[in-house]
Amino acid sequence: MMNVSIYTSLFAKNRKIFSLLIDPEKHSADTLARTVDMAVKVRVDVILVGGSLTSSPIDDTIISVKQKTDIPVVLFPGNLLQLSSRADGILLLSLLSGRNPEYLIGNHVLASQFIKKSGIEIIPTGYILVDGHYLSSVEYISNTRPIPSEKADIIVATALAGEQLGLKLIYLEAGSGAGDRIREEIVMQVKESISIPLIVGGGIRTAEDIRNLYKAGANGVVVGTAIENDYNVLPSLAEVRKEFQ
Ligand code: 1GP
Repeated sequence: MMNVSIYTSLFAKNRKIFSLLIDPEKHSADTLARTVDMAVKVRVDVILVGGSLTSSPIDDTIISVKQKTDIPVVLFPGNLLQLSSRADGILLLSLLSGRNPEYLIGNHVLASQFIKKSGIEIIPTGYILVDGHYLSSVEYISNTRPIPSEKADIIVATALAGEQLGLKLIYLEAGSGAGDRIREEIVMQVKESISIPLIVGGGIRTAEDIRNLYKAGANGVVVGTAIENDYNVLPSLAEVRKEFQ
């Protein structure tokens, strides 16, 4: 049987996807196991692994997840310590909202041979940080400024530039635990301007948030903090997808 790429399986049919974000720093072995069990039960579409800080090898987390499921595990690297050949793929992020060359090309040069040898699937992703009301870890660690949320024209132009550069996915990010998630009007305007898939994350807490973002045109949502706080919310968040089948 021919292997279908993660990217194709997620986005080819224009369905809505739900991504669970696992930040290894935010989980004990116990909460990780329980969260992944729940993710398997509701069959999330993809498990992203990554975060701003790294205190132990990311391989450990990926191995624990993969022992339980064949749901694709995709790296969402916050830094160069978060590369692993044990993952199935990587969101190769270009932090398009920022003007820090390390996050636009510098780290990519350092990582390129490792990623090539690992053989994992590369999903070139335009990562756009929008002001989510609080100073986010991404802003602080990357030493870049988010785009103000009222500057929809700049957000749209940035996403469009990402598509024109050949990136395959746009990720609108309000920052983990954001006070204000990405607004529907922004999602709608970005979606109208680009033809590549769009995912949205940061500060998404409720099924209603997800419903509104899907309605506005998001192909997928990424949720971390709400599930770290209580993994029992996962089924109600993940099942919103069914309303759009
Ligand atoms: C952060 O977009 C992700 O990079 C998820 O954000 O933790 O707020 O769900 P939350």
